[in-house]
Amino acid sequence: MSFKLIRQALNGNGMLPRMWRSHPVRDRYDVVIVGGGAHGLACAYYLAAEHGITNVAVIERGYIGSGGSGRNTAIIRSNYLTPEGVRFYDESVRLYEQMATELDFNVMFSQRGHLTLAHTDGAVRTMRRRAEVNKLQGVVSELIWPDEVERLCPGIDVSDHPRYPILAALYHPPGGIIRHDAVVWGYAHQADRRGVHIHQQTAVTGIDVRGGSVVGVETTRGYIRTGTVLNATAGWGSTIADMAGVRLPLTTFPLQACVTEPLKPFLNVVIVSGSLHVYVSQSDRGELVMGASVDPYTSYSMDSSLAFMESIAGHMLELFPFLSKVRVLRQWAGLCDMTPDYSPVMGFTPVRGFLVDVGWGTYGFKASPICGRTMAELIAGDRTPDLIHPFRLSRFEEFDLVGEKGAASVGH
Ligand code: PYC
Repeated sequence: MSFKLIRQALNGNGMLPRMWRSHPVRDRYDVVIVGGGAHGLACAYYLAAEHGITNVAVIERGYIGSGGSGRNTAIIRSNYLTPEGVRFYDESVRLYEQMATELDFNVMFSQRGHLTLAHTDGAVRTMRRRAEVNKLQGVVSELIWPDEVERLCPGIDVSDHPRYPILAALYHPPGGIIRHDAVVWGYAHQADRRGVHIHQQTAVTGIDVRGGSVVGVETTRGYIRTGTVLNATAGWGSTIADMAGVRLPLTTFPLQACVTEPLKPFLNVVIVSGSLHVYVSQSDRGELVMGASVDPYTSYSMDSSLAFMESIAGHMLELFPFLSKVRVLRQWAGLCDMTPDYSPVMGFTPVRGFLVDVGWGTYGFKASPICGRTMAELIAGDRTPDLIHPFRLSRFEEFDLVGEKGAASVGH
């Protein structure tokens, strides 16, 4: 143990600088970001680090990372179905690869490989198509057969006994998992160091639009003058947009997940099965982190349900019958704003100065770095970067959708 660590242990927290600080709310900021998750904080960080824009406030109703950033199952991948999606998420994977160095914080990124199982002929065709699209964009991704699945994931049932035997899988070696809280804390720390104000326990209650432009934001801690507001919320994307008079094509669904007691390490890849509605990885503590599809109804409720637990347990046992005695420790839910084409909405809206980073469905966390970076570029240059042009809001009226449903981890 280093002397520094011993000194800190003996002196309590006194010697440790805070990761981010509290500030009085200024009456004016150049940019106000609504939502203190990984997206909002990443954008604040890139505004400061790459564009020198530091008079920025991140407004968070709860505590940072208390929304989707702290409720997801921390899967990172770029094996999407559309070229636009693959290019975008691949840039995100690259930023995740550099993140620990860039933020000087251990985000525990483990690129252990990601397997999407196919149990039907239709799914095999989709995996083959994804593999080809991925390869054309330079992303490592290939179709593999059950013997290779078993080699990568000993213990998985590749026999023909299950209801839906495994026929093939899309293997994506760069995919993996990360410590999601660390991503939030790392961005918060580096944004704070550069002068960004992070206001927790502060809710946005109104957006002041005059003559078609944003002029300010009402919050529970007073009015803030600003010409630029970024809506970086999940679950409340349409609620916040409504305050600016902008209608978004979003419907909100709960997404549930759970974690088991710690087990000896046995699962060294991420396993996803669309047909069985389940994805699972094993954390560094040995817990199985599992999730399913969004709940089959729109709701703002973050309650856990027995129906979810019954179905995920049944589906997990089809893949790993030997787990039948394992106990579940915790269960939780988050909210997903889904768009009609299953791709996000990023960029300008008809209200000048009101920008959106919303509609992530079940893909949001993995896009945090690249979304933050490109939205910062958009704000600084008042121009949409090419990488996110396909995801503009106006695509819905231009009939130029980016259909990404086939890349969902599980069916919706
Ligand atoms: O798209 O990889 C994914 C994912 C995992 C959990 C929810 N979505």
